[in-house]
Amino acid sequence: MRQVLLAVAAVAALASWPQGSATPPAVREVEVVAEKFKFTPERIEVNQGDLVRVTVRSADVTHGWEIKAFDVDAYARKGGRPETVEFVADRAGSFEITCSEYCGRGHKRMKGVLVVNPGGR
Ligand SMILES: [Cu+2]
Repeated sequence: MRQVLLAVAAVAALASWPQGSATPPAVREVEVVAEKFKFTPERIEVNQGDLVRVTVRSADVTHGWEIKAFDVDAYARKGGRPETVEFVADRAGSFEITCSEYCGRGHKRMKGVLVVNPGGR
């Protein structure tokens, strides 16, 4: 019974997707490890329109994983639980990822990049 309900929900979701869009947004899940002084992976590549779900955890001290262009900032607490942020990559281009929590002498060079490939929407 539960599976039937899920199937109905999926059909309803597809039916409500605006006409003219070829496909619903793909969900891209990425797990990021933050440590002094790098993010792994450093580079994340998605397609324009993707729903990007990023889970960040720290391997040492407290870090942040921030993309100012998309107004997202995941707080990776020291010894704490992972934090997940979600955003739609609605613009193509290369966007800088920075650490938003001061974590030591290498903090400023703790960077990554989000590459959003242009889509046809
Ligand atoms: Cu930092």
